[in-house]
Amino acid sequence: IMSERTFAMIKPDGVKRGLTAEILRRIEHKGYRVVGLKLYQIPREVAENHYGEHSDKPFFGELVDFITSGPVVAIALEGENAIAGWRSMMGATNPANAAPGTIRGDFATSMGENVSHGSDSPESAERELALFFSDSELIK
Ligand code: DAT
Ligand code: MG
Repeated sequence: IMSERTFAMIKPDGVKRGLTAEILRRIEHKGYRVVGLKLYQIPREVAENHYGEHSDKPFFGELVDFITSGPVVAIALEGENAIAGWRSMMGATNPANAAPGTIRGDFATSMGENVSHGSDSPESAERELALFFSDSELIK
């Protein structure tokens, strides 16, 4: 079983609502190692790059506006199966479909403001970690 790294983020709604400690608590209790952590006001170009796969969607503008609307908490996580495991802790993208016990299921009601982000594949994880963190900001 291989340890892997993923990019997690507490979105501006989660930070504004004071959910940072609760979400970090869940991550630590689960047992993932936090290998990078910072409060970060995402520049617009970085947000457009991060969500590049959605650039042709009708909600792209709103998505970029929202994710740059206030600071986020950017988190690099490490652990066995961390990519899928963190997605599973977050729950479904649409909070209406997210199970109780998941972060979105417990704390979100709207698709646009769904509290957290997680990379969806090893390729996305590598790309997103490099976009949000420099090498020196990540624990070896
Ligand atoms: P996820 O964040 O679960 O990886 P995604 O990559 O499909 O989901 O979409 C990125 C974000 O964009 C998602 O967290 C919320 C927003 N979003 C997705 N689909 C949307 C839609 N149909 N309307 C409004 N916002 C949407
Ligand atoms: Mg996604």
